[in-house]
Amino acid sequence: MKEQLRQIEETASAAISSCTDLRALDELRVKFLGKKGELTAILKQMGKLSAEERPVMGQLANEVRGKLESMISEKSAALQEAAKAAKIAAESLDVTMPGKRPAMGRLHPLQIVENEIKEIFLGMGFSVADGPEVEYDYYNFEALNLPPNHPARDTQDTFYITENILLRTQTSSVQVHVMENQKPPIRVISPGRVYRSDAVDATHSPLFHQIEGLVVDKGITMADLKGTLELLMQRLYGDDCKIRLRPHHFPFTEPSAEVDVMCFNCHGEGCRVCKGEGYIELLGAGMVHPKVLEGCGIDSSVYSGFAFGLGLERIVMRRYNISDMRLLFENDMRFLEQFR
Ligand code: 2U9
Repeated sequence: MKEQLRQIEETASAAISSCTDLRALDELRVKFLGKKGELTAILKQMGKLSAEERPVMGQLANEVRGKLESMISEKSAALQEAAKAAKIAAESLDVTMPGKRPAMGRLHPLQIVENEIKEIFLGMGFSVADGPEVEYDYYNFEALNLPPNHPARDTQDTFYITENILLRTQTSSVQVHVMENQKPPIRVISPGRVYRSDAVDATHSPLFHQIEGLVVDKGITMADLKGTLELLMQRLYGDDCKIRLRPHHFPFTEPSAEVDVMCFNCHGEGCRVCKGEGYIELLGAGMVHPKVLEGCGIDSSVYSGFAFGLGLERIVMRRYNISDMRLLFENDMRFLEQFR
């Protein structure tokens, strides 16, 4: 038995000394000192010894156990210390390393110009209204004097969710909500996405953006309309910018006009860009039709109003000299990175 204890001490000491990780060390503790371990197995045989041998062997076994236990605890402390040192070395920070420049995003050109236009109108005392892109037929068409089967609906064919619910073709629907919920005076713009069932080409997209404006108060005239739009264009294109109004027809305004802006290239002289006209068509506008006001609960004998609608893509394309609308929707970083 004495020889067996020496043998265990020798093998266990060698194994503990050469052990390099904490899990393996614990396995050694179980193997030699555990309940089913080698040392316990020897102690179980003590009963077979004589009364004189028993205390001697008992003492020797305890000595071996004590020695192995302290070896294991020393080794465990050393391994834990080494693991901590390795972790610190791996996590150490070299403050002299060059930093990684964060990739900064930037605004889409549509957003840049939309923000600019919003700022101009906020400066004129307008507020900004938002509304649903999925809309009832009533708010998109009927309330705007476009009853079912009105021929002008053909130019605004859209995507229908049900017979009565559709993707809005104009943000005028937002202004109908505003008029239903707010008493005049009203001064509001409604920017947002609109949808039309158009095929994609250089100047058309089934999704585009509009900014519409609406002013309703006592004594509002065409002069207010022209003054407001001229100020907008001067802020956008320079103080010498002029606009002109040509008679047109929209079901929701009467009278209605198409609004041209002085050509930025020839300043009204006539050139290749404006095809000799001196002016370029940019938006539509008019005095809100009395039927539209009445439909929203506004007395048209007391109040009058003007409204306008512009396609944001057209303004952006003109501003940045972009010849194909598709570039605004393809999200090609080489294109988008050019705008600030
Ligand atoms: C209400 C009443 C009237 C909004 C208007 C236009 C003229 C117009 C087009 C410009 C280019 C649409 O994106 S586009 O194709 N819009 O010409 N929009 S007047 O009239 C309104 C709006 C709201 C309650």
